Amino acid sequence: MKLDRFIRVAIAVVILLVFIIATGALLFISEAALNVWDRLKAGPAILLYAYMGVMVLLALTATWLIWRLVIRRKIAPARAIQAEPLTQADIEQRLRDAEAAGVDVGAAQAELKELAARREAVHLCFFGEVSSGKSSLIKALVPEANVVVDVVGGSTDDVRHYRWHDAGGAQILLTDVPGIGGHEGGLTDLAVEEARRANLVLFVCDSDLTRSEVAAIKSLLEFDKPLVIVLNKADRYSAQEQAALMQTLLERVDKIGGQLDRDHVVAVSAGGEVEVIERGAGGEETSRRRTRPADIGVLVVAINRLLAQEGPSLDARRERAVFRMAAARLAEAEGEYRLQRSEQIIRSSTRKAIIGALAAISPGTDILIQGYIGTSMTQQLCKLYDAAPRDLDIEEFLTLSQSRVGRALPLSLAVAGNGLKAFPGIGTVAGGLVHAVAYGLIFDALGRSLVLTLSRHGELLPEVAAKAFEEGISEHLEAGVRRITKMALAEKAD
Ligand SMILES: Nc1nc2c(ncn2[C@@H]2O[C@H](COP(=O)(O)OP(=O)(O)OP(=O)(O)O)[C@@H](O)[C@H]2O)c(=O)[nH]1
Ligand SMILES: [Mg+2]
Repeated sequence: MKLDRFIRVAIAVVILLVFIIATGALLFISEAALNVWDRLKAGPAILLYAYMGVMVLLALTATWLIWRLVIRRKIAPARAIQAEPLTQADIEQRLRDAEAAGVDVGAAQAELKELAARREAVHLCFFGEVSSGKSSLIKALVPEANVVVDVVGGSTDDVRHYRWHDAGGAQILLTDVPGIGGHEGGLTDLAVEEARRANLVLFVCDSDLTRSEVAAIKSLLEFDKPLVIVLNKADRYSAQEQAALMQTLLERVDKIGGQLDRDHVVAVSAGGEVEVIERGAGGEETSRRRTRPADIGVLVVAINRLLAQEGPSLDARRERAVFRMAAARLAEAEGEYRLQRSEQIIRSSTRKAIIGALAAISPGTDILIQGYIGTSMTQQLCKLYDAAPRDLDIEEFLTLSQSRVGRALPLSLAVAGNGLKAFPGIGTVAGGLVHAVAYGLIFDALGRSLVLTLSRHGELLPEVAAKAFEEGISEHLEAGVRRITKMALAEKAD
């Protein structure tokens, strides 16, 4: 009770003191200000304005500094994929920048080269599920071509181009690709990429669309591909069934946002081949392959009409699709490059942390995490991911992580102890080495969780990154133990 009263009196005294000091300061400042004001008024006007200008400038600078230092940014959602149309200049600039930074831009460049080579001809790609009759359709359009057709799905396993001529006599290249949905995922990718490189896609199906066919059409529409939906094997359906199927196809495409004209859905028979068993005079059976008659007139009309309608825009649309593909290739390469570089950065920082811990007489994680090595690793990783954090953000991230390290240290020491036991001849080792491995493990985990959040958000969000560190730490400790123990043993041996 007495103490309570003492504290209250003390606070009262402090308030009184603050009041006296504040009043004094106010009087002093007012006097000084009035003094300066009077003198400025008496002097030349230019001096007055210059003085006021400097004051305003100082106030603005102070506000800006406080803003940068104190005001927190909002948490950004995960980086959205850029949907803006790219131009040749944009993509070339991006490639140059990435190449200068050390990224392998070969795949993206190859895509642009391929586009340049294709500018001379319009490409029509026959695309669809395995055995829908893509190759048979090409065979029907170009009878002299040596096209592989087979009852067994997956007969086409690479990309082939065949020459054809449209109604105007212009040369067109027909592209046969592997069917999608086969067993080999790689072939589907090959087909999808080829379809994106084409000017026009003939989507071949032989019944109502499966879920994967709908998904494939959706992705082609996203790439702004002009489409013709070809219902092949029409010989298997009655006229009524055909009409109903075509209506369903139109509705399905409409549902996923494709605005197809009615005449962009056609029903045809590529013909294909049938196996016929013939019985000889003596009763012996021989099997023979016979071509079914083809009926593809409506398809030829649809293609010619679309080429005439879309003619001028076809090249521009293909270009945009290929630029997007090149940008995606570049993004992949950048991701790969960042992963490799971040691995190097983490490794070198972890090594420094181990050396630091081995050298310290009484090591402490705070010096490591919040000290030079932690700051430098965070800065380097942020730079790699084009994140430009404020110093305050880095400091906050390291402080937040530090408080988590306290809780994780016992676990880290246990994991390190176990890790060292796996190396024969080390047995029960001096505490210094266990500590060094434990700190190395913590550093490694810190770097990895940082990379994870940077790649997801594209910037350093201290709380998010520190939380990721906390959540992933035990997993990272276990995953890194052999690697880090080896590193520590190598450092100790040096
Ligand atoms: N009934 C009927 N069968 C057809 C027709 N067109 C093709 N076929 C048969 O369908 C099967 C597959 O034909 P392909 O042309 O090899 O099909 P694809 O789409 O190229 O197949 P993949 O290259 O394996 O993806 C063959 O057995 C053809 O004979 C058609 O119009 N009617
Ligand atoms: Mg084929």
